Amino acid sequence: MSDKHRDDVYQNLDQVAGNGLLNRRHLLGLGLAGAASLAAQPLLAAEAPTIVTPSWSKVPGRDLSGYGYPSTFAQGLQRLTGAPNPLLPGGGASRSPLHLMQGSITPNGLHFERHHAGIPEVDPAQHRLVIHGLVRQPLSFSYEDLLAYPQQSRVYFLECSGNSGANTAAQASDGTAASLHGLVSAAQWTGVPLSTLLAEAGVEDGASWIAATGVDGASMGRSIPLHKALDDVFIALYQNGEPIRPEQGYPMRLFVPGWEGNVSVKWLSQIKLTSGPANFRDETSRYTDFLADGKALQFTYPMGVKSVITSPSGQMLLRRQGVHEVTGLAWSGSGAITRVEVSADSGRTWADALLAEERQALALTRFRLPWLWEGAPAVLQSRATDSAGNVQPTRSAVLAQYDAANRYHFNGIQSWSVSSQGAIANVYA
Ligand SMILES: Nc1nc2c(c(=O)[nH]1)N[C@H]1C(S)=C(S)[C@@H](COP(=O)(O)O)O[C@H]1N2
Ligand SMILES: [Mo]
Repeated sequence: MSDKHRDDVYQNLDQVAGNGLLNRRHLLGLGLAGAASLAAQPLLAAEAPTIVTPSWSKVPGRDLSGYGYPSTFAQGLQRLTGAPNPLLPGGGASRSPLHLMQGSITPNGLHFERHHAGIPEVDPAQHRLVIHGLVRQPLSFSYEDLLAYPQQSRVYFLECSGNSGANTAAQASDGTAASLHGLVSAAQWTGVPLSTLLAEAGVEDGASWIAATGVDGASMGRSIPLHKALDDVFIALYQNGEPIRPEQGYPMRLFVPGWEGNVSVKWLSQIKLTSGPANFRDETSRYTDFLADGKALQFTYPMGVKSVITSPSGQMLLRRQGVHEVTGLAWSGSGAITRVEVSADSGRTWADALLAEERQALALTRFRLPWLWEGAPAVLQSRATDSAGNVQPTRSAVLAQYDAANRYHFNGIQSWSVSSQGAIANVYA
């Protein structure tokens, strides 16, 4: 397109914040002269159109398959797996490739993983879930038994409390959206409400906590207050429509919506009703937050309000000047996302992003905003607000609360710098 035409298009764009952020209405195509141009016209000269018949349209394609798999051209679409640590066999995490995905659901093969002792191969025919302790009638359920109970389906995010902990380090690491923030995923989870099973067992007076344990080599155990257990906690059996993956706890896991991932005990085998927290290893030596005043907080369950721009993001390159879409994900353990603001000038000015229509509580919400980049250096940030009124804090505000050694529950604003060459990098702004 001609320079003249491009200048006309740019003239019509409604810039709502510094450094080129555009009104989100441009994405809706609502009555703005620039909107039509934005949608219909590439802002760079396109090649002259030619029509070719590709080789694959001249022969029949490959056969059916019993279980599908991604295109061979999508081979880069992988979880980011760390190197195994010989001192911690089976310990480690893999991260969702947030910068390569769209929408707000994580496909099962790309759900992040966090295991303390690897993935046990649990035979559902031999597995039992036992409910005992302060109950009138201790119960043992087989997998088959549980499948016979009424199930519910809900979309929820799951986030490790160590997610984004890299940004607590003194120097900003040259990470990607996946390496820095990929310990969060979301799925439609289906299973049996724990309240149904607890009603059957009959909770005795004096019970105020549950202690949940799994049958992996780590015997992961966590305590959860009874009021939460009776509220929205469930035994997850299906993940995005299929039985949950071994990585996610097959044949069954506890699912505790909005709370740090660690309490969603995988390969779940016992729920014991107790009068207080069990003080498992995983809630005394770990998963406690060191505070600035030298104390430590235990049982800090809900995940904070948070957002991250997934594109453009760390290690990406803007290959052309012009209009780009800034997009990312926002979530909160305290409710639904009500607002996401984006800044292109390191937090001096902000513009409201367009939020995806489905904004369920405790799920991931996709946001988008068009941005006109004309080659000037920029710092992109996003800031989420939830339905409880919590606003995502700056990095320094989070750090001020905690001891320097703390790595858990970091939900500070992410800053991505954009160089005049279009290179994107993690920075502390
Ligand atoms: N039994 C058991 N449950 C577990 C873990 C584990 O190692 N063993 N890891 C926990 C942690 S720290 C997190 S963040 C989540 C991760 O769930 P995912 O691997 O399905 O993403 O599972 C939790 N439940
Ligand atoms: Mo975790």
